[in-house]
Amino acid sequence: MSVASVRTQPFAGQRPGTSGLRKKVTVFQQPHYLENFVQALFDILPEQVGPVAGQTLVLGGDGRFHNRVAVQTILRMAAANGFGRVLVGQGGLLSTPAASAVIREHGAYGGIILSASHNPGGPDGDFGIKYNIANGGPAPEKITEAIYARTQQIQAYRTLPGAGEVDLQTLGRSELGAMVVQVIDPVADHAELMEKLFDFDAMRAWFAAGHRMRFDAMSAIGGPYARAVLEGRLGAPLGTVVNGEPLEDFGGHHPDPNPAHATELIAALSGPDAPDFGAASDGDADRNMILGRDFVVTPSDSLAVLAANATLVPGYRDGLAGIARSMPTSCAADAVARALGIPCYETPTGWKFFGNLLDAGRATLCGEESYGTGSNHVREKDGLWAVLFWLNLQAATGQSVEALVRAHWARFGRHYYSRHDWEGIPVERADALMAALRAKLPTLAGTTLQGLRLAQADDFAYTDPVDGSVSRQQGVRLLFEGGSRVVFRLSGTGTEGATLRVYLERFEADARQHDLPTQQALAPLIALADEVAAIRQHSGQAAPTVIT
Ligand code: VG1
Ligand code: CO
Repeated sequence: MSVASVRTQPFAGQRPGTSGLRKKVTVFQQPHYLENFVQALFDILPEQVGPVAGQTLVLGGDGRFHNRVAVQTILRMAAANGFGRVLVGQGGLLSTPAASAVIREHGAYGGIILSASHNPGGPDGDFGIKYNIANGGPAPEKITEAIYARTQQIQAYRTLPGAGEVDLQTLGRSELGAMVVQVIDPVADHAELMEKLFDFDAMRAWFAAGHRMRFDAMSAIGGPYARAVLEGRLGAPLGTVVNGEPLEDFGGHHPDPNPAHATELIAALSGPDAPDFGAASDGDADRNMILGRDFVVTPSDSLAVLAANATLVPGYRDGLAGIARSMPTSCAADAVARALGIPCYETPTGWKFFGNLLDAGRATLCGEESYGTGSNHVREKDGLWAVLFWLNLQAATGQSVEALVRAHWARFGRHYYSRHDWEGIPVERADALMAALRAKLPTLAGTTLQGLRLAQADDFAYTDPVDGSVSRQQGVRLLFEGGSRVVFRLSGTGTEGATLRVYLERFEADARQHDLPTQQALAPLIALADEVAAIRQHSGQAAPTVIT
């Protein structure tokens, strides 16, 4: 089988965003589009990381439309570029946290994950690709920028034109040119890792005692993982996992576990006959949503509760080295870190910024307000991990989700939190809004807005404490006296127009004030956000499209 060099021309706009390159499926279906990006990656790796010849690559995706075609294309290119072996999940599937676990477990050189995560799928939906490095985590900006620069100069890519399709259904080994293709069980490594971290006996006993749970896999890749662990290893009744069959179009839904898109789950957790515990994961199974009966946990609170109770879980019995949260995530975790006497790091949005802190042993738990939670067990956020953590806490304490959260608020105070998304704003208008806001910053500090005194107004910049790399313009922050915050940033994962995210947070120490409806508790901040940024005027929209 001979290697061919195929002539091509650069495509504009192949710059990875918050989490890889995401575009419409129809964009990825253009001849050479995927190939250009993959060859750009393979071209820069020797210089950025080290020679690829003979190395092991991990490959898999969330099963969305175009996954299977893309896996075959990438296999031929990996062989033509000299990789020694590719570990590919059966059927071309791997959840994002499982891919991270496989890279680490097998000491691979790196991995390619095909996913657009929570974005809708299907022929008219979105597709995505991202590269993870040897620690199992998303490539840092230095690498993603190098890939992008290379896509702008690419002239040819390497492939094996005569090669047929590799059988991805049968577990085991085959050859593609000089490269070995090893089809692996996509679930096994990850499930083993979960058994090492959590008290499976206690969780089995919790189910055996008659407690009930509902896990909504949202017709995405989380289903097989949740079924294997919850219904398989933990003895939860069959049917505990719903929407557990991964579909190429996620049944036409947004596989995004939040109050806007998981309405069916929220309804199922309501009323006296509801299960004790509800959970959901997203398109690539790295996000999680946690619910008790008639009770929804915010992701920021979830991180804080897990951190405060971590020593109840076997994998974290010895305590935490530190906590890390993305900047827009609420300061609930900071309060826990202070009480534990450990550091709390504040990073830009996106899991790639946690990698160095985890590798250096500075942080043990990490979280983002966007329903992402994880730890040093892998280098991605991990939906099922978070769900098992909550299950382990309920089994260990005998307390409900609601009781655990209320006790947490009583001890640390409550951080009311909400995110307002304004989707589908024309890009130029969203850019103008952010530019106007940034221009205003110097005049804002010290002023009073809606009765709140602004202590600091800035544009968040992050210096990585491990490698010193600097990331600027990561979001405009308004920090008020008393701990309230409003943050503005543009999404880096969308594929159509721009999405403005407005993050709203208010701290309330007084336990008698812990029962307000969230939007009411945040009303002054919601009003001042629009006043300061002129959102309605710039966007031409009357209200946010999604409130979480
Ligand atoms: C969003 C979230 C961010 C998350 C990213 C990838 O990014 O806000 O917290 O890390 O998605 O998550 P943005 O740039 O759109 O705000 V996943 O599960 O979609 O890979
Ligand atoms: Co995801």
